[in-house]
Amino acid sequence: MRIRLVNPNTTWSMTRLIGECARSVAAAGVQVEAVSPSMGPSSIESHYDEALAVPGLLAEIAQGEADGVDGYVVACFGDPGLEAARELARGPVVGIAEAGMRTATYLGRSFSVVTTLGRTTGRAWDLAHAYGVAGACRGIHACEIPVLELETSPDARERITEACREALSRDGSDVIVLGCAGMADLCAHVSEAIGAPVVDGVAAATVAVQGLVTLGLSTSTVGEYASPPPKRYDGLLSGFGLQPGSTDRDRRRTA
Ligand code: 2AL
Repeated sequence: MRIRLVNPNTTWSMTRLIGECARSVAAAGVQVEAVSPSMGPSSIESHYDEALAVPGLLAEIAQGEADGVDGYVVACFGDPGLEAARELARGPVVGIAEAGMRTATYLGRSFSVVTTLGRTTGRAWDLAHAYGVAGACRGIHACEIPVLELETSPDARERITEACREALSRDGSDVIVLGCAGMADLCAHVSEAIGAPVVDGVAAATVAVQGLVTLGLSTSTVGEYASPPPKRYDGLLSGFGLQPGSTDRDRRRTA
């Protein structure tokens, strides 16, 4: 089985780190390939970044389809382009916010999210509502460390640990969800330090995709996630137009 983990930002050091975290939970025989787009923002921490990360993400999904990939993880906590990726891919596509929050609901009655910047918390709340788990989400908190400083700031690990401890006690929640792919390597440390389950969405999404592929399940093509209607795209996006029957998904559907 081949799972492609797409970090929709262009920072390869982060892509390598989250690839290692995903590999550490993948079953024997599962190949995890971590990639970043060649175009897009170096980190995603605004609505503008999210919008401009999506074309590069979709180009990676299209490449994955050409390469015969079985399933995908969208490895950014805003789950940018998740639904569009589902319209392109034959195999399942899971976002890390989606997997992180849903996994937390298996582990307690309530959870809190600890993310990077306060300006990303609105998007995280929107996703909690969209995924139907907002009732279990007691709070979404920012540690105010920018994404790229997660790698460089000497006290990032301790600040995030303290933010998780405080979120747990202030919200009275049972579980913490880490709100950035760049926090994936902190999961075990934070869990040990605060004495509660801590969910890293990268690991949770990787295991979810692996499970769905094992079950032979994929995104439905009968309704809203059918392949997009073929049409011309212009300008910088001219390479993104689909031809009739051009995707493997279409071929499978019409076979
Ligand atoms: C993220 C993430 O997971 N990757 C990135 O570049 N930005 N999310 C976040 N809330 O900061």
